[in-house]
Amino acid sequence: MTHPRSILLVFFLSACLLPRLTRAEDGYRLWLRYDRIDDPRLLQEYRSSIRGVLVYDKSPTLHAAANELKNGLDGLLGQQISFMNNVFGWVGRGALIIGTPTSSPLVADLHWTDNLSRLGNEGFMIRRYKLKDQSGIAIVANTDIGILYGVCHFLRLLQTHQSLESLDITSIPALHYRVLDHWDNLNRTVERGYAGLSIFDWWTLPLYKDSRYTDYARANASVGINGSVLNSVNASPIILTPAWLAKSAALADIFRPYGIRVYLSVNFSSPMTIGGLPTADPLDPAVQAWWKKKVDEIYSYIPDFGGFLVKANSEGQPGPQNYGRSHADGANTLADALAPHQGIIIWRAFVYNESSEDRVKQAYDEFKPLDGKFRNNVLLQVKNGPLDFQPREPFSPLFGAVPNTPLMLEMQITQEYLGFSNHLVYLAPLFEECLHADTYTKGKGTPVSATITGMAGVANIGNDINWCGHPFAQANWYAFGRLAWCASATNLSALIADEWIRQTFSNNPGVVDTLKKMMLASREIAVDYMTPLGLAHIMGYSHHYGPAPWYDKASRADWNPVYFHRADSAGLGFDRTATGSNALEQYAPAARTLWADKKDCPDNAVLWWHHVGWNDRLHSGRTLWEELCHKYYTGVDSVRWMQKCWDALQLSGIDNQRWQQVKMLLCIQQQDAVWWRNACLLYFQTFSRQPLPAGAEQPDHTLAYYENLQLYYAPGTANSGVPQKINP
Ligand code: GCW
Repeated sequence: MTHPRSILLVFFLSACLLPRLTRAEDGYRLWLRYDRIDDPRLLQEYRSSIRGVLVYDKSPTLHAAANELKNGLDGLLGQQISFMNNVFGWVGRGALIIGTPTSSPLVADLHWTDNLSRLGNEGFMIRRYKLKDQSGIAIVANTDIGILYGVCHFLRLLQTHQSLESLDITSIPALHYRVLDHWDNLNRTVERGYAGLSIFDWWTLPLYKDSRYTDYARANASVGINGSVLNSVNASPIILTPAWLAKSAALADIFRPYGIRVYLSVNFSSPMTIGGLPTADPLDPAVQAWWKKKVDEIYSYIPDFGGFLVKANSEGQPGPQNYGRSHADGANTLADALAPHQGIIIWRAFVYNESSEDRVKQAYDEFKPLDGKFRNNVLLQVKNGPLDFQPREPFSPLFGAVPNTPLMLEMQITQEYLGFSNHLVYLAPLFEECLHADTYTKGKGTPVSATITGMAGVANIGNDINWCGHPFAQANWYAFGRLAWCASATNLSALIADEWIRQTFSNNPGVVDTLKKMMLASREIAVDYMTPLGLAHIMGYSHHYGPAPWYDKASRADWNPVYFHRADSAGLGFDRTATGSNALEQYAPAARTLWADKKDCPDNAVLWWHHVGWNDRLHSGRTLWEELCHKYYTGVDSVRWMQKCWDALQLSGIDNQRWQQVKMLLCIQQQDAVWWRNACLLYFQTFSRQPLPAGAEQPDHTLAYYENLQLYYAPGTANSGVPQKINP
């Protein structure tokens, strides 16, 4: 029989050990984790700097800010912090004051008017103050939403263990529009979504308000995202029917206190499909009247509705060209309906037709002549590159080329071409590469970031418990928001990774250091094992997951990988210079010089711009064939390096649940990298007729095996969900 004392001992031991051994972390909290600070010195510093909070939470936004602060401080400081709401009240030592000069006499007493005037509508300041012989920290702004942003930033300082000694932070967003584009369908499938179903449960809305909607808003506000397009650009007209407007309105009500405006994607044929009109011609008065009436109706549901996002005459979507009208005619009709309500039109420039013209030239050719022809409330939304969210492509030539048309830069957070939610790929370096690329459109030093008014990110969010599928995919949502806020600052990828790791995993310097190295290397690693040296779009047809450089069966030439890589017995790559499609000409002359000459063109872009001979030497000193092999092999080796890094962190304090998940996902990534390397090299070898590097790991299958791999979709979810590999 067990002695009662030993039972007690077992209880005692399990009470001590269990939390360490089995502490589970499902990832739901994202980076908003407010666990008690485990560094006693820092905890002491924070506790004595923040003894109480003075806040006048009269508005829903200030209420949300106070709530976030209360949850955050109680958790991080491990004790209840008193919140006081009295306007003229006590200011004690260590009182944290939050408010605007209009809502808080205390803030007005600080006399920081000069500094406040610079903050605009969304900026904030976090500073030390002295008032009535007391000192403390104040979070101030001109608006309530500025306060919420400031509060989130302040909590981030604590989560990342920053000192509060000499705080003096002024933060103002670089861009006006910082928007998530959901490609969510009304049946809850998500186009290019790899994290489950849509978080928007249209079936139970508007009455059932899932608490997840509030958590979504909190997460977005914490990184400054201020807009959300709820539905896919391949839009169902149903979204504009009264029943669905009520559902969108319910979401808008939840998001409003967090500064998030709701936008909707609309189908250009809506006046016909739900309006019963015989045409959707944008110059037809009945069509124009229909849009006006519909927009008025929308504002009766959502008084601060943001506006429409439109994909028109692109990939089968209807648009003004169906009626012989231009994109400007189409956009302006919708813009006129929205203008009285201060709504905007975000019109996408992602257009390309079945034509003999190089696909990457078509958006510029279409929209450049329309510059200056759009109403003031129209923004053109341009993908970062001229093709389609590839692991690497040059910036779109439209940036800086349409100075009279405000631009939104569209980035893809969801990893359509980057291994879905299976691969660890930190995208901030990709985003930054575009933001800081010099367009030279107003002379040297005109980066893409200086040519835009906003940024849109195609969301990677679904109803998976951890929101994004891969635990590290959360970092891309986070980084998108942080970069949109600070778009013009440079070298932020490391800083943002640092912040995210500390908030999401650990402040342990060893963990931070290792994860940062992995994250910062990961995008280049993916480029190496997928599309090195400027290759693009050689992924499997339609699903875009694994390699299929051989594919030539699509109904349109420009949907085939062979169209993009142009391999032949002489060499590899797409000549886009004057001897080829001359896409180069669409860039400012000084920008062209970077790529124009095959000999000078950087290795990482050379096959995008040139057809290169198999034995031509690149900057690396290796021939094209040798370099191609080198890159694919390095890619695989680097994934194995990431696996080793991760394995070494097992006992570093990272919770076992997420550690196991990432370990398994890295195994998939390793397997896929080998698949990419073997399939691509075996295929390109049929043109180069040269051997794989001597002594290197040899492919374990034939080219025929890879060509015949079938990928299987779950029925009805084309373009969403992860295809399953089936061996032939
Ligand atoms: O990248 C392509 C995707 C499509 C997407 C399209 C677009 C929403 O493969 O799924 O459709 O871009 O951006 O419109």
